[in-house]
Amino acid sequence: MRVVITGAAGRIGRVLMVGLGAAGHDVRGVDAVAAGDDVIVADLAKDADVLSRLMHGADAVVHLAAIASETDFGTAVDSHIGLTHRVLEAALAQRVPRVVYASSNHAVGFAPRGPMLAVHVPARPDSFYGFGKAACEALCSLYHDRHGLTVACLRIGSFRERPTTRRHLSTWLSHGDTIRLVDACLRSPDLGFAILYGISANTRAWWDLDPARLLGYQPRDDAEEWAAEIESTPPSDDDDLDGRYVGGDFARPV
Ligand code: 15L
Repeated sequence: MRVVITGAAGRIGRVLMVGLGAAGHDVRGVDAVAAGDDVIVADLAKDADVLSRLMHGADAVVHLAAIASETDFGTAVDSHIGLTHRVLEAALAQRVPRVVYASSNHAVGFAPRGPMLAVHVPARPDSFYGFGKAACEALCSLYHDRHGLTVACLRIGSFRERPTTRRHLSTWLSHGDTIRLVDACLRSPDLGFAILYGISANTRAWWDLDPARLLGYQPRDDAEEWAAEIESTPPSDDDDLDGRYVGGDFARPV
């Protein structure tokens, strides 16, 4: 498939550029920051034409571009809602039928830890960042229902080379599983509109992976491999500060 990746120079983008290419896709990236020959440098908030040019003839767009941390409200609205709206509009205009959207676990970050969390729970953002992600999930749903776009919204957990905190034992998403998850969303004939959790096959997972597995995601990694090592170190802020909520230190009452 011909796949456009926004935010291609970011942490997840760099892994997907290589990984989806190796999985057989023809990948083109765009980012505000330079990152090699196959990534076009452009500010998508300012350059309206570049998205249309890039998406012309593409089969799917993987939309990662956004500020991946907490900001003020206006910045979150622009970075998530404004930019995602542009991407969805460009997909429609260029007849790109499939969108994979990088949402975040922080869309439900104030959900309590413990019981397995289904995908169809009310949004409980833990930050303006999480609010932006939750709002974009709703925007993607609108473009599916109104225009027939096929969309996967991935509530990504903790994308890391390896887990390093107790929370990561539940929230980790390995590099390899990230590629496998996005690739499954690109290829699935049954996608329609879906919200999925993006984590590895962690023994201590809080989030229900069954909907993703049903679409063909076959995770191979499990944070449990590092459990003994992690549990022999003192708890981190991410573990302790707000151990009640899945969002970790984003879900810090102020
Ligand atoms: C995210 O969505 C953030 O972008 C990342 O920095 C981590 O905080 C991650 O979630 C997480 O919850 O571990």
